[in-house]
Amino acid sequence: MVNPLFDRLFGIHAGKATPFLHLLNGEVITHQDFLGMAAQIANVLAQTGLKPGDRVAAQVEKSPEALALYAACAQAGLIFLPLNTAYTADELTYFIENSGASVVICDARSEVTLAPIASGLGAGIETLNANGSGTLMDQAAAMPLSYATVDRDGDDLAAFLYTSGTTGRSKGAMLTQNNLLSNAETLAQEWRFTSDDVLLHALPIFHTHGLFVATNVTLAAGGSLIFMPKFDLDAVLQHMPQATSLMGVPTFYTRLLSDDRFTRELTQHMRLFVSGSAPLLAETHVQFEERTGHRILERYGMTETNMNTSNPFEGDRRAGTVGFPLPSVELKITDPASGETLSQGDVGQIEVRGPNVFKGYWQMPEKTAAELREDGFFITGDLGKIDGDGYVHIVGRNKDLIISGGYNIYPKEIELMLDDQPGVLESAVIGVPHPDFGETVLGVVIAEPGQSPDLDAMMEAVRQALARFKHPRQLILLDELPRNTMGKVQKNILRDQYKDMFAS
Ligand code: MLC
Ligand code: AMP
Repeated sequence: MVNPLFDRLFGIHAGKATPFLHLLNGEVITHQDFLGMAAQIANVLAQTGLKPGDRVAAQVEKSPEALALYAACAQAGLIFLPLNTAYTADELTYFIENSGASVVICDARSEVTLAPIASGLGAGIETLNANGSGTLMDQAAAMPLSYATVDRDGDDLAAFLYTSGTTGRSKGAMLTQNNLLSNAETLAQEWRFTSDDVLLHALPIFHTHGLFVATNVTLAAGGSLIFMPKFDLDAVLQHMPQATSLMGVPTFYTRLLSDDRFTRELTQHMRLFVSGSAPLLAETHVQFEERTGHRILERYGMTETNMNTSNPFEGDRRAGTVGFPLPSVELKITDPASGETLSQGDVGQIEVRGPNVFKGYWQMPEKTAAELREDGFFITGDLGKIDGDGYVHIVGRNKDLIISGGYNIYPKEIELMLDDQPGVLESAVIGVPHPDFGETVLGVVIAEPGQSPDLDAMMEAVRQALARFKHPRQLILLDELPRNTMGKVQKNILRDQYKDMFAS
C-alpha cells in the first residue's frame, strides 16, 4: 500500500505536533493539523464521486486550505490542476474543457461566472475563499480527520500545470508523482534543508516555484513555512528575522534592495536566498552580496521539468550562471537544426533528461513529440552554453517568450487577439526591459490600409480576455513591421528600438 508523493512529503509527518505553517495573524498550523485538514478535504472529494486520476481544477487564493487541497489530491490519487488567480473566465473555460476537470474549485466571487461554464462542461463546482470559508470547507468540517490513502505508482500523474505555447494554445504539462518527489528530495539535499528551516513563503502556489519547489522541499525536510498571501515588501521585511530561507523571483530581490530597511542585520538569521524563474541580473547578485553578505543561489527550471540546474550550496555561486545540472539530471547543448551535441563553450539549445522531466502534454501527442525526444531529452527552448568549469549559462531563448515578474507570457496569444480587432492588419508583441518586472509587454500594431484602429478599444478587448499580467503596458501604431528578406518579422529590431521605453 503505497503512494510515494503523499507518503514521503505529507504522510511522514503524521502525528507530529511541530509547526508547518506560521500565518501572519500569529496562528500556527502543525503538520498534524494540516494532515487532518487534507484528509477532511480528501473525504469531501471522494464523497462527491471523484475517482483516482480525475482532475481537480482550482483557481483559489493562497491559503492553508488551498495548500491542503493539494495534499488532499495527492492522498486521494487525484490530479491537481492549480490555476493562476489572474486568469479570466475565457482562459479558465479553455483549461476546464481541455483538462476534462471533474470539479472546479473557485472563490465565491467567481462562482456566478464559473458555475454555468463548469456545468456546461460536466464539472461540479465548490467554493473556497481566501479566509477558508466556502462550500468545500463547510463540508470538510463534518468529515473524519483521516483518510485511507489511495495507492499510486511513482509514474502516476499528480498534477497538470498549463503553460502557454508559441502557437498561442496552452498545453497541460503532465507531471508524475516521481517528477515532483525526486526533485523535492534532490533539492532538499542539495540546499541542505532540515527540520529547522523556516522558509519565507511569498510566492503564489499555482506554479512550480511556489508549490513544487518552495513547498515540497520544505515538506521533504520537515521544516515550516511563514505562509504569506503574496509578496508584500513590508511583511517580508518584518518576518525575515524569524526565517532561515527565502525563495523568490528576481523581482523579490530588486524590491528588497530598493528598501533601506533591508540590511545585513535583518538577514543575520537567514542561511539561504534562492532565485529563479527568470534571469537574475549579475548586478543584483553583486549588490545583494554587498548589502547583506549573502550570495544569492540561482537555479534554473521550468514547468515541464521542475528544477534542472543549481549553483552549489557549498562552493562558488557564480553571478550570471545557473550552476550545474542537479544529480541525476543530464543536460546537453545541441544544435537547433541538427540536434547534434555541441562542443563545450558553444551556444545552442538546452536539452535535459532525468526523473524530473514530465510525461508530455495532455492529449497533445504532436506537441509532445516536437519537444520531448524519444530518448527522453526535453528541448527546453532556452539557449545556453556550458563553460570550462561546468557552469551552465542561459544566454537567450529559442522560443518567443516574455517573462514578466516570473510569469510567462507567450506573445502569440496576444498577437492573435490584436490581429482580430477591427482595422488591424497585423501585430507584434515584444518584451522590453522593465526595472521591476525584468521584462514587460509592448504591443506594436499595423493598421489595414486606410484604417485607424482604436487602441483604447483594443486594450479593453485584451482586458476582457486575458489575465492582467499579460496586458501590453502600451500599444504603438506603426506603418509596417521590420522584416528580413525571408519576410519574417524581426522582433529583435523592435526590441532594440523600444528597449529604453520603461527604463528607470
Ligand atoms: C502582478 N502584476 C503583474 C505581475 N504581477 N504584471 C506583470 N507581471 C507580473 N508578474 C500586475 C498586477 O495585477 C497589478 O495590476 C500591477 O501589475 C502591479 O502589481 P504589483 O502590486 O506591483 O504586483 P504584485 O502583486 O506585487 O506582484 C508582483 C510579483 C508577482 C512579482 C510579486 O507577480 C509574483 O509573485 N510573481 C511570481 C511569479 C512566479 O511564481 N513565477 C514562477 C513560475 S514557475 P494593476 O491592475 O494594479 O496595474 C517557473 C519555473 C521556475 O517559472 O523556474 O521557477
Ligand atoms: P515556466 O514555463 O513558467 O516554467 O518558465 C520556464 C522558463 O523560465 C525557462 O524555460 C527559462 O526560460 C526561464 N527561467 C527559469 N529559471 C531561470 C533562470 N534562473 N535564469 C533564466 N531563465 C530562467
